[in-house]
Amino acid sequence: MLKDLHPFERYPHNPILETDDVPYLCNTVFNAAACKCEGRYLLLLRIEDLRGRSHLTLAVSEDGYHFKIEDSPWVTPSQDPHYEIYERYGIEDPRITRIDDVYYITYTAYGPFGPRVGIGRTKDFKEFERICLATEVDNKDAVLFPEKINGNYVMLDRPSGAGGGQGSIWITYSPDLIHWGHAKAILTPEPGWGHSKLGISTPPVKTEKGWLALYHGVRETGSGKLYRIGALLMDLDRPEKVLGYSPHFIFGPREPYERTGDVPNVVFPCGLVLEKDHRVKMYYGAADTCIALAEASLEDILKCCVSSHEAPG
Ligand code: BMA
Repeated sequence: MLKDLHPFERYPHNPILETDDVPYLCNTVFNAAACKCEGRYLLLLRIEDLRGRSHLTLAVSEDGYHFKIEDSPWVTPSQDPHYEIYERYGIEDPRITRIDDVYYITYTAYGPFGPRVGIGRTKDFKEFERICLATEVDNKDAVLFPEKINGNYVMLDRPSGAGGGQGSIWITYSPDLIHWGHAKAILTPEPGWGHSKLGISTPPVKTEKGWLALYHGVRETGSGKLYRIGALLMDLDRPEKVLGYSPHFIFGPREPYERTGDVPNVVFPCGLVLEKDHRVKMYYGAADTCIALAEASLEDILKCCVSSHEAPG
């Protein structure tokens, strides 16, 4: 019964990466994108430096549990005048989506105007090429779908919005990854565990039942924000159609490394790796201070995606 509501099991040796594992001086390592590339596991880490600004550094593993962090940053804020002001305060919270043979990386570009979504690509995790800043400001938590749908690239993001429905997850379409449109809100905060805002956490995975993605819900409490995780299922052909979602949170801060750190009570996954046996590895930032891992079967996560009317309790 417990597994029906909380399908993830934490790796017993969590956290898998901490500040002391970074080969250079920094404040924290957290919120990492993940993928498998030529049989090896890759994490693209958000590392916050001592100024409080973030950049992205790679870590590699043979088994998905033990990672070695590269000696120097891979993607740092751009000096290109087209990007510089928008990335001046750092680049954060990457997500990786493989489409054909290219790995696309969405990230939060952070500058004096606020956060906006950047998209770049790589074929080999050596050369990184920026494609565009895909949104205006006050938008973050963007992920790309792993294939074009009806001829278009598809992205989920979270524009802030000044009116009602603030903190909703939106879907948007593009023929070329640069021009985005036909935007639509697909999931809006409701009273309860994610009442204050939502955001997509991990890029969608294709399943027989639909596109499955994890999302985070934020609850404002008397002692700050509480970040927890839900699951969202979208129609394969028309992903703007939500087939189901978890009305309850399926994963939340519990362990000391999730409860204590620079920002307490935060679990923040940016990467999911689907294994051949249909189990998933979820890599998540904990308390904005370290990286941890939890595993689940795809089937158990899918079971959590029901409509709100079928909610337990
Ligand atoms: C969000 C993002 C995340 C962070 C979280 C908790 O707004 O900035 O990078 O993990 O807040 O601080």
